[in-house]
Amino acid sequence: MNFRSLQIEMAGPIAIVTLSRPERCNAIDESTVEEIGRFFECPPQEARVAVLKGAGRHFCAGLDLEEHARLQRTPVQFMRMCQRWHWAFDQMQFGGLPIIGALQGAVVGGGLELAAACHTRVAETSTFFALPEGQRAIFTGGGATVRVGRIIGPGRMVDMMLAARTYDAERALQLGLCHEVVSSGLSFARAMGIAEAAAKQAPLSNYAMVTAISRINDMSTTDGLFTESLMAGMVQSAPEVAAGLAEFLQKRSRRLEATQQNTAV
Ligand code: 1HE
Repeated sequence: MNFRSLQIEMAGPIAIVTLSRPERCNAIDESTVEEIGRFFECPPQEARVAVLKGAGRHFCAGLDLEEHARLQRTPVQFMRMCQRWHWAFDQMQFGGLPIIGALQGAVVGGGLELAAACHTRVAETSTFFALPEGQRAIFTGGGATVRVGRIIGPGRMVDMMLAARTYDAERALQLGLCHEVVSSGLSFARAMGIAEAAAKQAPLSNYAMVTAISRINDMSTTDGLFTESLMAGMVQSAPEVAAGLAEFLQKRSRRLEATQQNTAV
């Protein structure tokens, strides 16, 4: 795949995806959002996990405001553009590939919408989170009302935007906007550590985690429990389940044999 705004590198089973417009703080223009969607819709077959990071000092400064001003989109054009963001970030959240976000510097506006589509978010102490749309006379359009609203709650999201709050990494950790905070310069290494461990887990278990939990959260209790049982049935039919169980049972029988021999002596 040939991309202009993304760099892709494989490290064994881990796809490292780098937003590569550091001169624009990795702001997202129309072609970047298409590239994100295309990559996560059809990731390389050997990829088991992805790490998403930004080149330069910032993770992502959201909508490309220069392009936004230049294109003078009509309401319908802007609506359609937002729907492309929704499509791209849905490929991330529900595509089945676990994505670990390595965050630093600005995670603002559409940058926070992008981060919210990652399944695990590691931030550095320098990271800050904001939704400055109100200050730019626009509104969120990349899924924040759904994804960020569900993480921090709709009331807090209204307050975050109205009061133009910027959360530092520690506050974001308390609110669930990130899941771990590490020292400056270390988010990528830590994200790789998480990715390596996740890549060792059964692919179908990972698939269930990243595709089923958020969807089930949108369902009624009865639908959610039924869907969970379907998903659990699917996951336990994977070939590696038998191998994993056999290993456990063999160890257990060796343990039992050893105990019986000790008792006999
Ligand atoms: C950009 C963008 C951008 C930086 N579009 N070019 N997003 C925002 O409202 C965030 C706007 N950006 C900022 O508040 C700041 O740039 C940052 C806090 C992200 C970084 O500050 P700083 O001091 O480290 O860098 P800088 O000098 O401000 O920016 C470096 C360059 O990146 C500069 O260009 P230069 O040619 O003057 O060097 C900036 O103009 C450029 N740059 N951010 C275009 N966003 C689907 S709807 C989503 C709605 C939204 O996302 S609204 C939020 C938009």
